[in-house]
Amino acid sequence: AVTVDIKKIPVVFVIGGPGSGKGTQCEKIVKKYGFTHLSSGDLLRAEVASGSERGQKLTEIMEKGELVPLDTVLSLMKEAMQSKAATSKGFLIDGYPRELEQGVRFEKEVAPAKFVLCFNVSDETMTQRLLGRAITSGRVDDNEETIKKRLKTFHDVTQPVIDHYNSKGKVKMIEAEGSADSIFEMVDKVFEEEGI
Ligand code: B4P
Repeated sequence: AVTVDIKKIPVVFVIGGPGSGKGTQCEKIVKKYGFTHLSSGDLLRAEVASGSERGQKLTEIMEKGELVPLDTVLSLMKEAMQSKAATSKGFLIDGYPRELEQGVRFEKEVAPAKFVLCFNVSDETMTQRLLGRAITSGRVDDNEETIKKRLKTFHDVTQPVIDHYNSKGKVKMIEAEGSADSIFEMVDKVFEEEGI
């Protein structure tokens, strides 16, 4: 079998608060640039849906708006990347890293990120979007109480990740209050500037 060197495939981290539009913009990026979209949240929800014992524990954590253990999410991410590496033009790592150590471990054990795409949205807007999604999503974490906790986790634990990459000049900050299409125009510009 041919082994693929993941380090040669561009990696972009996509971060932002809950409901900041990460998943929405990633879909648009995939359409235009053909990257492989890997959402840590989706990988975790798939693990839950599989009915495994590990999945049961994950639901409890996600319901509380907390972060699941680093090794769980990193190993799910690695497995998914390995299985797509042979055909991938690039990876959008969506919703990861959410804590500093996740970024450090990923860049050491998998590959360095080319840049970090970051969506800046007010808590009010994120809450409204998530409450809107709650009507149809059936997600255990799309309710008012959990949304408050998710926002707290974001400000306490994920904001330092953004500050860290910002100090390295790697953050591409997108003001993401507007419509999905107007936000994508800004995202698109970043990808062009980065030569993707
Ligand atoms: P995620 O699945 O990442 O959930 P999310 O933050 O809500 O982002 P998502 O991509 O789904 O939403 P989007 O903003 O696109 O995480 C869920 C949980 O999993 C976490 O709380 C945590 O417990 C766990 N987890 C995930 N990753 C982890 C990690 N790395 N480490 C540890 N734990 C982890 O969209 C939200 C809504 O807004 C949608 O309805 C969308 O249609 C709408 N919307 C988007 N853009 C819009 C726009 N411009 N205007 C109007 N509406 C818009």
